[in-house]
Amino acid sequence: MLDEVVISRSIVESYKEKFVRVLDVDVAIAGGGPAGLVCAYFLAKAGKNVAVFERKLSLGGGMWGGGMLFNEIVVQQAGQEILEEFGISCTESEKGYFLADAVEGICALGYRAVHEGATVMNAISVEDVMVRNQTVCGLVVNWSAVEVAGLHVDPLTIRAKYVVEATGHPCEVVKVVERKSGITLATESGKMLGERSMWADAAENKVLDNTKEVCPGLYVCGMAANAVFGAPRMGPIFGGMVLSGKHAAEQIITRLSQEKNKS
Ligand code: 48H
Repeated sequence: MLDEVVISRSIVESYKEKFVRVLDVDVAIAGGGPAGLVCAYFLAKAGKNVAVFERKLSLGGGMWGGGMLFNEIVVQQAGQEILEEFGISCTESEKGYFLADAVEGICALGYRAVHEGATVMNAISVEDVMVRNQTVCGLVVNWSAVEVAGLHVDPLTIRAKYVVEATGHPCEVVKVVERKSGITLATESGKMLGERSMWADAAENKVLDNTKEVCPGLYVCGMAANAVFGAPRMGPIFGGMVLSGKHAAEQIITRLSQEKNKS
């Protein structure tokens, strides 16, 4: 006979263990869109302890809707190679343009990230950062339901060796750093430069250059990278997003191993 209390206890105890595990991680990622998930996958694959905090119940950010709700995405050759690593089927619609089903794509990115060992905490919003010595060293989080209800409930804190801003267009983490910490960002003006209008080719090229440490301890990837560094948007081409997620992960993996060698 099934016992509801056993079911409830199993869930509560297991979730508690999961939450305790993510309180102190190598890398905390804000946002579970394509860039954040790819970043989490490559970090986890390299054996890093990584947690993704996603505001919504579902992962995938802006990928579900493809272009204008036509749920297909386009990637270029280099992006297609990453989708292939995730087992996502692609067809070449025209030379150099590869199509993938947006739903298959998101499911695979999420599944593979978790399967490699990344922990995804969904329905949790990042509302602030932890800063010590002008370095971002953690995220401040709360239930998204608390945020939606407008309740006055204090958040909890996640410590991380590195934080990744992957919240897409709104760049919520960088905005809070700019507003509250007084840290100068690694942009021309030292401030967030803001997203520019559509230019797919330029945007896809720029997003990799813009995927970097924007201030000590904080990397930016995906659409947020272009928004922070004043580059254009790219529309429903997602190669730049997955390449950017991988590029952020690679930079952090290098930093973590340099630090390990020093100690
Ligand atoms: C927790 C948060 C918070 C928060 C937001 O928007 P995304 O899909 O971001 P990317 O960079 O992985 O991909 C961008 C792409 O979807 C896109 O919008 C493109 C290519 N646009 C081009 C164009 O021209 O329009 O995912 C970000 C995720 C979402 O799931 C949010 O819910 C989540 O981050 N999020 N999670 N705490 N404060 N803010």
